[in-house]
Amino acid sequence: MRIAALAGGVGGARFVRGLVHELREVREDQETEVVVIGNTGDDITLFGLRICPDLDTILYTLGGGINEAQGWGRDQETHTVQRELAELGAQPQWFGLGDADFATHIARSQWLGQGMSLTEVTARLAGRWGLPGQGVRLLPATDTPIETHVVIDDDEGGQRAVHFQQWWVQLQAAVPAHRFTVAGLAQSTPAPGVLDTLRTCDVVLLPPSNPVVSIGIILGVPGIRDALRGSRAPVVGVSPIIGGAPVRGHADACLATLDVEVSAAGVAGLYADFLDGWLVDDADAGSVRVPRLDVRALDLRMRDVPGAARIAGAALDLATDLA
Ligand code: GDP
Ligand code: FO1
Ligand code: CA
Repeated sequence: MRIAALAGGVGGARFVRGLVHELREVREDQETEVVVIGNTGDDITLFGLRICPDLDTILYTLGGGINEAQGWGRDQETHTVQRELAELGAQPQWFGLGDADFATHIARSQWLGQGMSLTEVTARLAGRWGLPGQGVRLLPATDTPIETHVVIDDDEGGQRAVHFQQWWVQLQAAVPAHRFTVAGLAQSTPAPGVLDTLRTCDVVLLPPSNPVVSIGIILGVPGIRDALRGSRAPVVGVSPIIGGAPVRGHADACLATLDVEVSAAGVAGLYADFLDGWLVDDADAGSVRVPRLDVRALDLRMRDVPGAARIAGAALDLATDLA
């Protein structure tokens, strides 16, 4: 069996780690392959280095090297390089990069510079973090460089676009976003293996990732949304919104930009053209009533790995019932 999962950073990574635990430890299934299709809209070039936050969060989380409290970045991290960059006056200083994390970006940038594709680079990094041994393949949604930008007000009564990371990290998403634009998206093509996986897999899972700037970007790569619409596999999603609020991060601000209600129902509406099953939190039981959408309620908080595994197991059970 083959499972495809579309994933952003922290929510996606924790869900996939739970899914792997559910398959290997709980169900004692060593055969099923998990193909993770990751968001690259968050990617940014800083200090000449290509940084892929969502892919790295998945690598570090599955590989046991994540800063668990923070959700992103490396555990036991030091910041010597960052301090020296600050002494040099190098910009920007609002994006926190640790020394071990820097090594990932240095290696990635070198390999990209040598002509490797992001897919090839990601496979090499995945080897470092033991993903193949867990039966997990991590594919960037696209090898085409894309970057999510956010249109906000400027000081002269006009508007300007800033990189998504600047809006999210430096501005804390506190400045209203008029719209998101994704540089390169219209010309991008799905990375090798992405469409084939979506067309031939047995189950498609949507982890509780940000529906706008994580999963929404993946769906915007030409061909991916159509592949999901045409997929013979059941598509089952997990709501990132519980009781009308995100569990972490600023998905509420992102949904407001799209004029979409901040609710499990609002997010389901964004996936309406291909979604078959939807898991909502107990707090939202009964709140999503859509014809031909199978909705189940359970505790959706991923407090630890077994907790995330329980949610992944419920998603697999629902997919089995829908198949
Ligand atoms: P990011 O790229 O690091 O922002 O991570 P993702 O896009 O993969 O996931 C972010 C979303 O995960 C946020 O909208 C959160 O509401 C959601 N999320 C985080 N933890 C949990 C959890 O324990 N349960 C659920 N249901 N959603 C969660
Ligand atoms: N998130 C922050 O809130 N502040 C940071 O300084 C920061 C640095 C950072 C460095 C590497 C990395 O892989 C992720 C990092 N993140 C940081 C998280 C990340 O940029 C965002 O949470 C997501 O991209 C938003 O979806
Ligand atoms: Ca992200």
